[in-house]
Amino acid sequence: MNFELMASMMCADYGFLNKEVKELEKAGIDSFHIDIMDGRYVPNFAMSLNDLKCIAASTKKPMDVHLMIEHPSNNIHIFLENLRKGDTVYIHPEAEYHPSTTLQKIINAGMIPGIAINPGTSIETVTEMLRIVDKVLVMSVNPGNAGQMYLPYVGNKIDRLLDLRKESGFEIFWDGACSADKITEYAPKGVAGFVLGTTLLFGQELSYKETIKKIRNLEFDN
Ligand code: S6P
Ligand code: MG
Repeated sequence: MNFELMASMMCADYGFLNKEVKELEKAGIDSFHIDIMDGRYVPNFAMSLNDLKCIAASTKKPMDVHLMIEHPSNNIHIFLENLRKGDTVYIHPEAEYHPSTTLQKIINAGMIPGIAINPGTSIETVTEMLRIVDKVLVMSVNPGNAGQMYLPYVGNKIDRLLDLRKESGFEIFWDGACSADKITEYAPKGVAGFVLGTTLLFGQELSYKETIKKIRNLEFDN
C-alpha cells in the first residue's frame, strides 16, 4: 500500500539533528515534518527557522512545514525563501485574517499549499479552502505538543474529509499520536500520509530502520 511517512523532527535529538536526518533517510523516511511554533498561537516553542534551515541543508528529501504561528502572512516569505519548490507549507486558517491570501503566497512561491485542521475545527469552517489546497493535515491531538493522547472524535471528521477529497482535489495527512493501528485503519481508507512522532518512531526500542520496515510490512485488509 502506498502512503507517505513523515518524521516529526521536534521529537528528534536536537544535539544531533544532522545525524538524525541521515539515519531517518537511511531508514526510508519520505519527508521531514517541521513544527514551527510562536508561543502565541500555541503555548509552546518547538522548531525555529534555523532548525528548518539546518534540516533542509542536510537532505534532499521534501520538507513538510507545519506553521503553528499567528498571522503567518506577516513573515511567511522568510520560510518560503528557505524552502525548495515542491516542499509543503501548512497554515492554520484560524490563525489568519485572510487565509486564502496566504495560501496564494505559498502557491506563487512554488510550494504545495496546505491547511492544518485542529480537533475542534469543523470542516464547514474551511470548505472554501478545501478547493484551494492540495493537502489537509488533520490534527488528531491539539496542536502544541508531542506525546499527547489521540482524540477519538477526530475519526469521524477524517471519514467525512475522505468523502470530500475527490470532489475538491486534496489529499489527507494525519498528524498526532499516530500508531500502527491508525495506519492499518486509515491508509486503506485513503489517508495519504502519516506524521510519526513519539508514539511510533522516536524514543522507541526499535531503530528507525526497524520501525519503518515494520510499518511498510503492516498487513492491510484491502
Ligand atoms: C503537534 C505537532 C505534531 C507532533 C506529533 C508528534 O503540535 O504538530 O506534529 O510533533 O504529533 O507525534 P506524537 O506521536 O508524539 O503525537
Ligand atoms: Mg505537526
